[in-house]
Amino acid sequence: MNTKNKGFNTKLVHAGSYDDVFGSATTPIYQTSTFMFKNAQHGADCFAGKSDGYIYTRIGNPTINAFEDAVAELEHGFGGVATSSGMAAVSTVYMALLGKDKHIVCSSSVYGPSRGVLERDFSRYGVEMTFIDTSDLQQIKDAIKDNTSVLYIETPTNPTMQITDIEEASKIAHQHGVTVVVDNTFSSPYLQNPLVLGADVVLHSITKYINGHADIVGGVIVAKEEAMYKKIRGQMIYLGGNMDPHQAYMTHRGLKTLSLRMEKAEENAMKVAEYLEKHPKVEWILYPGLKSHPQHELAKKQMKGFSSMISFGLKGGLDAGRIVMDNVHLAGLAVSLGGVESLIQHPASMTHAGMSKEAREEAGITDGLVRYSVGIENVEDIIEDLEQAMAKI
Ligand code: LCS
Repeated sequence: MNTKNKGFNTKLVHAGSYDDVFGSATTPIYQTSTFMFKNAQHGADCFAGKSDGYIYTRIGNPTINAFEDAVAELEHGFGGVATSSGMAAVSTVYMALLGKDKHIVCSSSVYGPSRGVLERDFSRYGVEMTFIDTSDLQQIKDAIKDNTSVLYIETPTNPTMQITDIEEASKIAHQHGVTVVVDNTFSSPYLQNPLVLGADVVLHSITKYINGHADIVGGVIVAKEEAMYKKIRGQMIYLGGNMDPHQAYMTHRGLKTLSLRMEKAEENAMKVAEYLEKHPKVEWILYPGLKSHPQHELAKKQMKGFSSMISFGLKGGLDAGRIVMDNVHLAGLAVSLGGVESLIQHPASMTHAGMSKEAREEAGITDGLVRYSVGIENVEDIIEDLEQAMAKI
């Protein structure tokens, strides 16, 4: 079905899907490593790009392509490239766009390994890097140099919830010929479309909201233009971090209910945030939907909603945070986020433990910061669970 001019929910359900020879309602799982050619000429034509037949699953597979096409349409891009994990998406984009003596400007508070792989690995290959608060546009202007090739933004950032103005940041970057990459994991395509706001590449850990059921690790990259899409797909094929057909099937299944899950999770998150903000034991809270969030107005402007990630600090600091994490029963004490179930974790000792303490502090990831991913359970149960855990402090 052609869903190009249809609404978001219609796209969610139908984009990328196609009728199999038996008319199956969902895209079948082509669980195969390779595809038979009709004859030697057909094989040669597939490799030469003269025939669009499938060759080998790392290069392309109908089940994976169906998911890629769906996300590309939801993100308003030319094409999608699905990967084995969110980190495979991040690394593939870095590998495609960086090189010796190239420079990347990156949000200082990003998912720990997205920064770590630059500092630990890309630095070994001569890539230069500057980490800044990208929510401050002046810092972007100051950080761009002659050899800058990439501006890498996470918005909202994991776990500090900083919001960068994608439109303005893209204008600045493009004046200097810099490619803008946005990690849209925390918003999902339902709430924010970076390519429409001016970015060149958008990526997701689909492990989070896109799949949404805590049963798949994966990633996806979408490029706005054909040339960039081809560059990234070529890089993914050589680096080898492709998604698997079964993973793609599961993720595509999860994707279809994205808006329903996001709406419920966000409705719950707003109530949990309001509860925490008023709680006498809470010292501070960051949730883009609260008026107290420093970029609340920007969030309203560039996002369709505020998602369901909350970071907060308790008056007793880390010790108090530990008591809460050890005493919640409904929320799982686990990393990851964006699933139907509520999860709580401690970034300084878990997701961002790989960063140096100085880098964490500079990025605002304090030892007392506790991160809560609000799920779609009954909100009164989520609050009751937090209430009894907070009472133990
Ligand atoms: N980008 C963001 C914003 C993320 O939060 C994560 C994972 C990744 C990329 C990497 O994706 P993955 O390879 O795990 O699919 N974030 C995690 C987190 O906050 N807790 O556990 C994983």
